Amino acid sequence: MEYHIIGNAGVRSEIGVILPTYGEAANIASIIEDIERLDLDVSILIIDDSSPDGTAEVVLEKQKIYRNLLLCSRPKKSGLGTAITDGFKFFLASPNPPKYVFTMDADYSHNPQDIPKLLTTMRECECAIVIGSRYSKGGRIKGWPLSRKIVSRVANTMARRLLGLKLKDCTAGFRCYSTVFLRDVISSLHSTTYEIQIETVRQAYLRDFKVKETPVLFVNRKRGKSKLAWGEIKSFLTYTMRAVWRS
Ligand SMILES: Nc1nc2c(ncn2[C@@H]2O[C@H](COP(=O)(O)OP(=O)(O)OP(=O)(O)O)[C@@H](O)[C@H]2O)c(=O)[nH]1
Ligand SMILES: [Mg+2]
Repeated sequence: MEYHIIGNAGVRSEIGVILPTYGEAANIASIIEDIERLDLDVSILIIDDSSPDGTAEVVLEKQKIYRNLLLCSRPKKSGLGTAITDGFKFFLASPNPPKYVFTMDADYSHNPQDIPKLLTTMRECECAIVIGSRYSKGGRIKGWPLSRKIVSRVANTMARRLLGLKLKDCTAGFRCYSTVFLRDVISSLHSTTYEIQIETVRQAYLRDFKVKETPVLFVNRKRGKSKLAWGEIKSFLTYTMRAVWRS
């Protein structure tokens, strides 16, 4: 990865957590604290795209307390997909890579308290990806307006049907990845935005890696603004249609 990492990049831990941020100054401090309180063997990597609200400065402040907190500052908003793949590349290139890598949103839609639950499922199944699923039995979405629920359902059904993914929720971003899988797949990941979620699952299917789901409660963001815009939806549709065309 060509970006500079601030913090102890040689840190060794069993688990890596990637938190992509753009304009999450109101959320990031307490999310970091919540993850630290879980008392897991963890390193937290924030991938921030020079958020104008000072998200990076909040992280720098927290680094004075937590040695396992790393910050990657990118010069401009470059998309959720590249943020996640840059995070993967960092952990893979580390001298002591973690065994598992989590991705989650930094707006409290994904509850840090659910990390142990995904981890338990991963340890049991030893699969490539465990998805924190909103649409499995026991999973739920709280606080989204109907329009947003429809967009999510349509995107999810389209990706599942067109790409033949036997999952209830293939677009969720709360995930635990095995590093073995990430090493295998990293050179095939080219997503720039939200389509990263289906690209990773599709690549797991193509390589005969297992993907599992565990139900979670997804809650609408409490603070800060949404980054989902027409550009992201267009990228998602383009990726899905190209993948169908190639298969
Ligand atoms: N580094 C980086 N992070 C991003 C970018 N776009 C979104 N994010 C982060 O990725 C996560 C998911 O984005 P959200 O804006 O929450 O997208 P969403 O969940 O579909 O929409 P809302 O919850 O309604 O805001 C959040 O932590 C964002 O701050 C980006 O271009 N670069
Ligand atoms: Mg969100």
